[in-house]
Amino acid sequence: MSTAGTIVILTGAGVSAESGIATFRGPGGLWEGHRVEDVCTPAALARDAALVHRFYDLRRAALDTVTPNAAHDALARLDAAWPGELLIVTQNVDDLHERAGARRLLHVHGELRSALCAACGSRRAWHDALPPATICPACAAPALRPDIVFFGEIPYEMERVEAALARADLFVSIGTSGAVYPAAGFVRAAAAAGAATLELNLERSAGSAWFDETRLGPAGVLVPAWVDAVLAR
Ligand code: BV8
Repeated sequence: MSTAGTIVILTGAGVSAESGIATFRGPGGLWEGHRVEDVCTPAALARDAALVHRFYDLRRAALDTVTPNAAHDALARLDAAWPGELLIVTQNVDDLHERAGARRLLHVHGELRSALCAACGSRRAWHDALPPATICPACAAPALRPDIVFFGEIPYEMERVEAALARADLFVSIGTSGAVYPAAGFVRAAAAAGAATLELNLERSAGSAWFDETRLGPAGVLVPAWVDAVLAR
C-alpha cells in the first residue's frame, strides 16, 4: 500500500480492556451485570429512566479512574504520522482515544461524556451525573439523556463511515466481538471495496472468517507492533 493509502480502523471494548474498562460479553462483562434490554434500549429508558441514567452515570464516573493504554497511544501515534487518509471508527463510548491524542476519530455508538436532548436533538459535553429530566440548556425541555446509541437506534455518522470504507485500502478491526451491527458488517463493505482486512483481537470473533488475517493477543501488544510496522514501510 502506498504511503498515501486510506486506513480505516474499527475499535471495540477490547481496545479499552487493558485500561480497566469492562468489556460487554466477556467474563464479568457489562452485560453480565445488566440485561441489555434493561439498560440499552429506548424502551428501557422509557420504562426505568433512573436505572438507565444510573448505569451510564456509573460508567461516566469511572472514566475519571482510567487512562489510555499502549493500544490507544499507538493509534494516536499512527493518526499523527500517517500521511494518507485515516479514520478511527470506535464503538466505544469512553474517551480514551481522544485522551491518547487521536484526532481523526468518530464514535458511532455515542459518548459517555456527552448529553443528548431527546426534545431538540442538541448534544453537549457532560462530565457529571445526569439525572432524568435534566433541563436542556438549548430548548429548556426536561429531556437530557445519555448521548448513547441504544439498540434499535441509528448509529452516528454512518454516511461518513460508509464513504471511508468505500475508499479504504486497509481495514483493521481491534478488540471487538463482531456481535453488533452495522459495525460488524464494516469488514465486508471494506473487502468489497478492495481493502485488505486485518483483525487484532484476544480471541477469534464472530467476524474472523471475513478477514484476510487475524492476529490473536492483547491489543496492548499487537497494536503497537502493527503501528510500528506500518510506519516503518
Ligand atoms: C441499528 C451502547 C438500524 C453504548 C451499544 C443487522 C443489521 C443492522 C442492525 C441489526 C442487524 N441485526 C440486528 C440488528 C440490531 C442491533 C444488533 O446488532 N443487535 C445484535 C445484538 C444482533 N443493532 C442495532 O440496534 C444498532 N442500530 O441497527 O439501527 C440502522 C442500521 C444501519 C444504518 C441505519 C440504521 C445499534 C447498535 C448500537 C447499540 N449500542 N452500546 C454502550 O452502552 O457502551 S452496542 C455495544 O456492543 C457497545 O457499543 C459495544 O461497542 C458493542 C460491541 O461490543 P464490543 O465492543 O465488540 O465488545 P464485546 O465485549 O462484545 O467484545 C470485546 C472483544 O474484545 C472480544 O472479542 C474480546 O475477545 C476482545 N478483547 C477483550 N480483551 C482484549 C480484547 N481484544 C484485544 N485485547 C484485549 N486486551
